[in-house]
Amino acid sequence: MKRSRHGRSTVSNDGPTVPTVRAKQRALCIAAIEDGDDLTELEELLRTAGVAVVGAIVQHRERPHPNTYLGEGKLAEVKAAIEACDANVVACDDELTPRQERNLEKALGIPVVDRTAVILDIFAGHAHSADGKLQVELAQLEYNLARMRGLWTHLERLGGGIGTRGPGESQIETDRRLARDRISALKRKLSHVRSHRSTMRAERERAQLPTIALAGYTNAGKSTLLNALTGADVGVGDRLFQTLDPTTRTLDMHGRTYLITDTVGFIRKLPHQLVDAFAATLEETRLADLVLHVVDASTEEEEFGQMSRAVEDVLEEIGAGATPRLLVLNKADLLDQDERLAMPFRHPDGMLVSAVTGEGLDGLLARIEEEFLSRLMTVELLLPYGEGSRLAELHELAGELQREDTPEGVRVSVRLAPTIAARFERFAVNGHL
Ligand SMILES: Nc1nc2c(ncn2[C@@H]2O[C@H](COP(=O)(O)OP(=O)(O)OP(=O)(O)O)[C@@H](O)[C@H]2O)c(=O)[nH]1
Ligand SMILES: [Mg+2]
Repeated sequence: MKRSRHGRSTVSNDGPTVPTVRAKQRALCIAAIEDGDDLTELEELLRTAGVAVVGAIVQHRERPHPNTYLGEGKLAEVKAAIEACDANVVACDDELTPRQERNLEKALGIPVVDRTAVILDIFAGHAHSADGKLQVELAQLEYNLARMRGLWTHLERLGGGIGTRGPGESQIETDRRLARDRISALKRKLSHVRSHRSTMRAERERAQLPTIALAGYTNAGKSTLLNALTGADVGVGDRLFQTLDPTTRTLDMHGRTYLITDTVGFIRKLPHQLVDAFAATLEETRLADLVLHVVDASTEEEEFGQMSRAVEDVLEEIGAGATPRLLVLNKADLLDQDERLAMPFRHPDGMLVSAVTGEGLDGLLARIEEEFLSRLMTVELLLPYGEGSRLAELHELAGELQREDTPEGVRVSVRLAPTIAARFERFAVNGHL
């Protein structure tokens, strides 16, 4: 099977590893795809979830079978393979309809999980903040409710993990009612968290600092980059969905302060329940003045294209489609000489950097600064002597400014973003900006 370097490129590995002895959960992967046989990402997801992969079967077909996902003949092959490699769970590369899932389980005799369930499981294991936990639980409940599955599936994930099943059908109606109640309660809590978040944001907006959001496929190196740029200490790991909670740090350049936020990574076929549940988290990205789209430059061309498209799609979906972008080609240290030379042709607008070695970071900072400075306007202000605090504020916002003491007050010439300049309009020398 083709191996991409995505996700396997580095030394640090603090994620769950698959025991070499006999893993408790041993998955056989299945996929219905038109061409190719690349199940690397599903395997990577399973590895992150702590599940061993013991085999893979791909059926080439235009679209999955509506009832059983794979065709009948292929199912017999899967059944034999389950025996042969002693799998105790089947993992499917797509999201299954509840009907496909039920039929598959019936035909194969062991639990079947789909890509969405695996991703939800990883999210559940990686959520740390109260906010993140609520969001994941909501997404899981909605997913399970659609499948009429027992409530215990997720509430008892400690004991079970992937592929565990709830109690019998008789319990399910009660469960569904409980699940609906819980969903309403979670939504209420989340909207509370959200209003708190927007209060914090309002405070930040008052400070009117320019904001930058890191976006990109999971494992592209966003958190590593945030750490490298700001000296932050955000968790980094060679596993998918390392980061779920947004972290914001300040970045100072030539006396100006910027805010830079790292948040959840994206993935192809990101479960829509998660996009909804994480809407508040992704809000930080939506409101940014500039999005740094971070990609792993060492990914093969085709995969690279799919990953960037997945990111662009989610950005579009959350309403950040029109936000100015900067393409950051990370992991430059993994490229050989030829690949390096090809980069400027493949991605003329990209900035080649390595968050690990620090290569290209000065250039990236300069580009970020340029992005913001090019939008600045020069304004002439006259601040009466009583307005000392306004002067201090200007210093913080603009770093450098030219000042001249006049009998009426301090006359300053300063470069500001248009929205910020508007707040100082009443001090404009000519009465307007
Ligand atoms: N060789 C190399 N490895 C890197 C570089 N940047 C990040 N990595 C590694 O890539 C892996 C993922 O890095 P993270 O910073 O956690 O990636 P992320 O984009 O924040 O991932 P999520 O939080 O899952 O979305 C880690 O093992 C990092 O050490 C780089 O410039 N070069
Ligand atoms: Mg991260």
